Amino acid sequence: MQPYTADGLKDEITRRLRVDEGLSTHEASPKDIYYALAAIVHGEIMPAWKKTQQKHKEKKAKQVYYLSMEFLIGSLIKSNLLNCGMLGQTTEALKEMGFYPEEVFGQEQDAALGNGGLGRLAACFLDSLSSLDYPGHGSGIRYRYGLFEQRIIHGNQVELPDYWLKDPYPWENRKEEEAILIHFRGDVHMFKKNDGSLEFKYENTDKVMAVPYDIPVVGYQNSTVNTLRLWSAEPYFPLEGDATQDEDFYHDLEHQHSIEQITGFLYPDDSSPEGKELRLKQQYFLVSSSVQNIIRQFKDNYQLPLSRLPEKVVIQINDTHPSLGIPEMMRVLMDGENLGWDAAWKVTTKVFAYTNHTTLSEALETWPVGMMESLLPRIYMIIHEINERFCQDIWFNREEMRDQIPRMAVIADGQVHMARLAIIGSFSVNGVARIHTEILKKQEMRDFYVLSPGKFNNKTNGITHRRWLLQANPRLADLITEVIGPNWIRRPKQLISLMKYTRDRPLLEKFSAAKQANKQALAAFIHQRTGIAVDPNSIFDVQIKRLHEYKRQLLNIFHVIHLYNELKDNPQLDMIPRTFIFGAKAAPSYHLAKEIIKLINTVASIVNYDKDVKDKLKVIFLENYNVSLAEKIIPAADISEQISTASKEASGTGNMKMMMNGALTLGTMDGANIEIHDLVGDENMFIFGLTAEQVMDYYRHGGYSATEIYNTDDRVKRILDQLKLGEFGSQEIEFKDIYYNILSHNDPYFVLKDFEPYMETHEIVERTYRDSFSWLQKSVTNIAYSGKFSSDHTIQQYATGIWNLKQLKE
Ligand code: GPQ
Repeated sequence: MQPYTADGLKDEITRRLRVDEGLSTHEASPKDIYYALAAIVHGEIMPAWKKTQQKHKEKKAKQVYYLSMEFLIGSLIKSNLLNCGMLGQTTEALKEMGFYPEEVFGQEQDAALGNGGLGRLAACFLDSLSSLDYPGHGSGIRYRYGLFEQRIIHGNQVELPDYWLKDPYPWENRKEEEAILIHFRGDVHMFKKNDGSLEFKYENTDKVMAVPYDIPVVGYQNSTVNTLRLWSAEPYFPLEGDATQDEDFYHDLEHQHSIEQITGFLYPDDSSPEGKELRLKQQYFLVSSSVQNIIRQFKDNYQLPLSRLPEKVVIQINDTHPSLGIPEMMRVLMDGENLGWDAAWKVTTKVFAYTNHTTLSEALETWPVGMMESLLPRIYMIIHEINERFCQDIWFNREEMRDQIPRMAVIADGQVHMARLAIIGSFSVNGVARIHTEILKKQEMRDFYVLSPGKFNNKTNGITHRRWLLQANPRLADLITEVIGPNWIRRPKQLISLMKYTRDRPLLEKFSAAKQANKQALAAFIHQRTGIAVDPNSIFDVQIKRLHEYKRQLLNIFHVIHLYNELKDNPQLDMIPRTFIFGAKAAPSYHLAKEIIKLINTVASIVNYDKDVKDKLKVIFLENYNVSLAEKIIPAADISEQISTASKEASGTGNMKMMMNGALTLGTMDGANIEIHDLVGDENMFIFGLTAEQVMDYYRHGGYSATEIYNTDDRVKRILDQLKLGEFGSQEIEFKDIYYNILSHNDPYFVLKDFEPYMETHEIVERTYRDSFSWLQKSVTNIAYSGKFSSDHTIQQYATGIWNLKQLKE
């Protein structure tokens, strides 16, 4: 790509403003500047994008398609500038033109096309695929409304629509000529052909056009630009000039409107499916457009028989949401391409690979048979046949497993079990952290593991260090480069060289200064957003993630209440000032989660204005947590709260982001925390609480007694009584649901059971922080070992371990 100088950029921005908008730079708003800049960057990207596509075609390279209902890409302006090698010059040019770079970059609306970890993982993977020159693309949905915008009003979460397409989105290209026709409902007719085989035809289907919008995925300074293709649902007009009669006109408009609803909004549920028919429509819409598109590209580019599809294509499905891709592939191969069942099945099961992201039983997707059958009649027939053949195969070939058939059948109890379909139709099944994969093999998917152990493998999650360190934390990134040189940027594992400097006091002071500057910047931001002044010298203790009972924000706020109680009892208490920072959205229908948000905000409103606690304690709930906000918070974190009930968090990725930015993890032995622990050990993180084994053991034996802890631990009793008696609420009833959930439902996530060890560990944290030299050593050690959690490493593992994919260097 053409390297611009800062002066060259200034000229080009000025020229564009004049030519496109008739504006001088003095008249231009930050938004005008943003659009001019985005157009310049897009112009830089275009030729490389074209070239990448040509290269893939010429080399007839194998491609991976990452199918996902969510791509939480956030803002692209900075990462595109960074990856194009233009971020430095742009920042300089903007400043010289009298603009604040962050204000200009801040004009871009986050593309919040995802809920949380699962969607952000997909976005990090795309960044790594391109940066490592892999031919790998995303396929997803262009929701007109992304994840809701969260406002906190009187402590309550209120949801507002996220109309992110209000202003034009500069990174997308509509490709109407590549639209694909999707069929829902209708009648399926079966014919016997002369050779005795069956043929299926559909009639009276509801037809929908899937129109692709392509977003470039720019690799880090390597001229590779892959594609994120997002599909939008539009009405289908069969024949031009076929005007409908007047009385049908408004009926038609209504129908068209309902079609557009298919890609209207993202379902806001994280780890707990809603089971709505519209969601099923979305899922089929995604897989049908993706699979048809993949087959078309294969036919156009490879001139090979479809039996050889698995040599050139692999489809990774992000959780079970796109698992209908399996029967859809069968349908296209059989009904469209005339393959017989066996040939089609052979191809399909060599193309699909499935990633599981949770063991929470309430998160496993199922669909009512009736709903699936009426919405997707042909697909349901195929699933039925897959199920019949699968069950028969076990019955006849694995007699010892006959008893397990009811637990393994795809169709059972009037439901279609999507995880079972995904496992049966895929050649690979992976979990997202070592412990998670082990739990899948030993518990959740044990039968399938016994049936085909070779399918199962682990791929521990990762995060792109380009966005989460280089771009989000330039102070730290520059310092690292100053110390160990720039090679870590392309080889993040080389961060390990930092270990040579953990005794170098003057150098550690520089790391401390970088963190301090980041904390000051966040403090300024918090002040501007909330009006609350937080002390940049306090410990910034951060928990940012979706709100879920298993993630135990409740345990965190109980600790805060406990500290508050202590300070009320003894205002002279000697403690290091603490700032607790929360960011979390709750699914709109998740009552208890919203109650916990209310509790955090209520505690904040009491603590922050209580003269007794002076400046020792502050609680900040930052509303509308999203990717851009994460980029501001993470560089400033001292403590990374990763306190899920052990065995419940499949991996976690925020833990990796904060580690990479020098925060110390305070966490349970869960998800990827365990692998962080493998690397840095007990000395460099704070582990507490029940282990996964212990938790699962309690579940097997009906849990523990929460009441006993309530009755014996005065601190716990005091906190819970404060909730029940309404000390933290204006109305008496406010937090009773939390209270009863713990005491009457016996604390399903072990908040009270882990309370004591959590308190103790916080005391250790405080003692450790008092020795600033030792703290800095630990912090730098975490940064040094974090390279292993670059998604580059993860993608290499997928490429060699699942996809059999080659890097396409020049
Ligand atoms: N995850 Cl099932 C989500 O973000 N959404 C979901 O619907 C499901 C899982 C998360 C999971 O909770 C985290 O532990 C993982 O780190 C993340 O997926 C990515 O694998």
